[in-house]
Amino acid sequence: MSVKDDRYDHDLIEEARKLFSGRVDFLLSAPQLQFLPEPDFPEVAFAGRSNVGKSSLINALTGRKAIARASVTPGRTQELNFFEIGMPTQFRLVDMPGYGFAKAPVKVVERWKRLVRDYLRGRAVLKRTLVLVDSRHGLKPVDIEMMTMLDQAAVGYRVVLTKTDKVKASALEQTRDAVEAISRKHPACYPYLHLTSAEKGMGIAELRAAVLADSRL
Ligand SMILES: Nc1nc2c(ncn2[C@@H]2O[C@H](COP(=O)(O)OP(=O)(O)OP(=O)(O)O)[C@@H](O)[C@H]2O)c(=O)[nH]1
Ligand SMILES: [Mg+2]
Repeated sequence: MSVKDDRYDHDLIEEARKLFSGRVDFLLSAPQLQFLPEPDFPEVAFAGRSNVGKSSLINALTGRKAIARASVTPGRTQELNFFEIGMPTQFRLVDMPGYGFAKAPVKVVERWKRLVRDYLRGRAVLKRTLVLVDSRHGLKPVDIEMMTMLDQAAVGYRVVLTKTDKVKASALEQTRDAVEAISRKHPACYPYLHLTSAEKGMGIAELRAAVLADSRL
């Protein structure tokens, strides 16, 4: 594989640990594109089906219990939420509404979908998107749709398996292989898969390093 795998760069892991345990601020919540902050800093966005664990992963990465609002109720995050990392600010994390949430009113789903899509396609400072996938479910058609949209927009992304604490090792291995096989067919997808648990901390230090590397692309 020709792409450098930055997950196991120990200096970068340590640098990222220090940075994420320092200053982290909620900046703003944008319900529409016109409310986006000025594109002054690099951004890394978190996408994925509703309830997959986007907000929880941001909390785990930043070591804050509830800087991003997480909930058992799908559809918790309804706007683009921006968090600034570092003092002075080095980059931003963007928590987004989930997709594929069947129970929300059609109009609301359409509005979220358009907001997320327009942001992902049009944001010049967006360095990488993380596409989160639930370890229990693997890739669903809506995930493939999102990945294809990112391929077409030439927005690079990483696939991150979430909630690995909820599945047995053997099942996790199968899901990982299946997701990796499909990921390889997507041109804008980073070739290495991240296995994480926001609950148990698995893969969090490595993902911090990856996000830091992405912010410097
Ligand atoms: N066991 C376990 N539960 C998790 C993990 N990550 C998230 N959860 C749970 O999954 C549920 C949804 O988490 P959120 O972080 O709110 O998910 P989200 O993707 O932000 O959801 P929306 O904002 O609705 O799109 C919550 O009950 C979390 O506690 C994990 O790593 N392990
Ligand atoms: Mg959320």
